[in-house]
Amino acid sequence: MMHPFLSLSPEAEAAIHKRQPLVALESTIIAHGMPYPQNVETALLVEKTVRDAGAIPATCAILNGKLKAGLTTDEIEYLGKNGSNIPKASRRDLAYLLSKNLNGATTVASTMIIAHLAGIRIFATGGIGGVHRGATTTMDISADLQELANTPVAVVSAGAKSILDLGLTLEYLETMGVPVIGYQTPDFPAFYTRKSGYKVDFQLDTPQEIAQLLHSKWTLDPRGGALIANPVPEKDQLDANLMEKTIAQAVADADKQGIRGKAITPFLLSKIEQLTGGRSLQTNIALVLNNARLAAEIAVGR
Ligand code: PSU
Ligand code: MN
Repeated sequence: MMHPFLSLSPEAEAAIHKRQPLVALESTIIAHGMPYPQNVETALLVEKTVRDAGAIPATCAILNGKLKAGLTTDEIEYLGKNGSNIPKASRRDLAYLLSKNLNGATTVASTMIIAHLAGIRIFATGGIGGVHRGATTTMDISADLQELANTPVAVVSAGAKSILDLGLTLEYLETMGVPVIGYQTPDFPAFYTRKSGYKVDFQLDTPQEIAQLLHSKWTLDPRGGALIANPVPEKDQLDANLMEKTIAQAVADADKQGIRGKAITPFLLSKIEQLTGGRSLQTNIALVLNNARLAAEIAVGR
């Protein structure tokens, strides 16, 4: 029986019924991660990329108190246009939004929850949340990590931005038993760049090998996710030194303005975009499309 809060698009419902491969997609990246209209254009292009690779996209969000897996073009347009007026919704926000019949843009954590309820195992995003720089005093650790620890969905990302403490993020994932797989690379990528100075746990070179690892993982224990790190294509990556300076500046600005809690990631993203004169946005779009393609290939390979 379907979960009382879940609402599938006709396309997602048909795909689940026919056992076709599906790929879940998040909506915080639409409402809070990119400006309009590039956010909507990208979200639609991501869906097309998934379809072209032979899978069915299910963009997730909370609309009128329902957990949606699969959105119409109008719904994506609505989220994109209303941007930061749509509450960013992670695990802790769900009960409130559902009880009030409200809308929400889903983070990696809450998209994993919806994907799991819908029986979708693979999810593509840009970058995940993690342990923030300075977390030793702020304790700002994204709920995405705890979700990866508990919920059986594999997340394809371009690593994580160095707005985070990548070393501590990887330590946290190790403690929680989340395997970090590098697609065709031994390096953990840093979102805008292909290397971070940190290594992944395992390198796998084909979508089929990744699908096999996931099969083994969930046969062994049905709990918990995996992180698939897919580096940004060479031609789209930004200069590592420039990004390090830009991110340090953005983090310092956030600190000065007293930005905290769930506002910090969206603040840093738009600050970085501003500081790079929009170049970071082009890279962001390129890597999301790249992740959508790999996620679809893994979903098809299962
Ligand atoms: N990192 C990015 N881009 C994003 C996000 C993170 O590079 O768009 C979004 C994702 O939706 C992620 C969320 O799940 O921010 C993490 O927010 P927080 O750190 O507040 O948990
Ligand atoms: Mn946080």
